[in-house]
Amino acid sequence: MSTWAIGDLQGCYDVTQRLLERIRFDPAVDRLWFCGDLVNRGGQSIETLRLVHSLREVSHVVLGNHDLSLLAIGERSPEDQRKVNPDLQGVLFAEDAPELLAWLRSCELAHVDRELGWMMVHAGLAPKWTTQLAEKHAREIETRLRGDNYRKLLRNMYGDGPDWSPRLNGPERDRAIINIFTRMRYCSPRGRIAFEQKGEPGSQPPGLYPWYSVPGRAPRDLKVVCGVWSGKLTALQLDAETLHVVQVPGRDVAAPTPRQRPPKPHRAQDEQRRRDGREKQREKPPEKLPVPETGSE
Ligand SMILES: [Mn+2]
Repeated sequence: MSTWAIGDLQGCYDVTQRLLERIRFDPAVDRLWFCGDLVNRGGQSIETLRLVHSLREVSHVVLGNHDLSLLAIGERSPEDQRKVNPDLQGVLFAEDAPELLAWLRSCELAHVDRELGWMMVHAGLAPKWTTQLAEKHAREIETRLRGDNYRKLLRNMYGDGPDWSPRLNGPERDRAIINIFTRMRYCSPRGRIAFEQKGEPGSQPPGLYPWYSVPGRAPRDLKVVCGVWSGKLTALQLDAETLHVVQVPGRDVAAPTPRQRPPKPHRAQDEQRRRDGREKQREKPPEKLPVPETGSE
């Protein structure tokens, strides 16, 4: 029996299946932790969502910003829903959308397993948050998401501010907590999120730190695994004695059909190159995919 944490699926169903094959995932004995952002970008969001939903008895899922965004769009009018990209529309207009979205809304913002010694979030933790505080704040949002007023929460969720403070309340408190759990990469020592910084650790301006190495951060008694946006899909074995990471390349790009191929580089290749560039920029070093934070750090 093994427990694996798996990075952002981003609507890449084929790649996800390939990774599950590589780790020889057996639902009868193994367990999966999904780091969020199940949907968007990959073109197979509905298939991916159905797959993870079908594994719900043997998995834990934390919500990413794209998942929350899908939930928010799910509450809009069909007219507005037709304005989003085809990948997300494939989810929104699927026959089983109500069931899938209701399940997604019941997922966590932070998953904690003290016996295993791990905590999972999509993005990060505020510098002052111990694992106990983080868990408490995650439960605040999860309770609202499962409650009668969840539509209000989803409507008020968008925006970069305010910075986290324990004194916040109402929609601003919700937004600050959600931004930390789902969008934080770099922050100032006081916890101000640098939303615009998406490059590799080391590429950030002075005074900003990856959330897991902010000076003066709270001591944490669990290892923390988080998702990250990159060109590869990663699995990290959580119950292994040593670091055990398995990666598969990201989504396939459709081969250009001969008739469409002009003498200069094909548009699909350009697009792929551009995407590679963008993904490389956003990529953290492979050993940090997902990022384990050791308690002794
Ligand atoms: Mn994300």
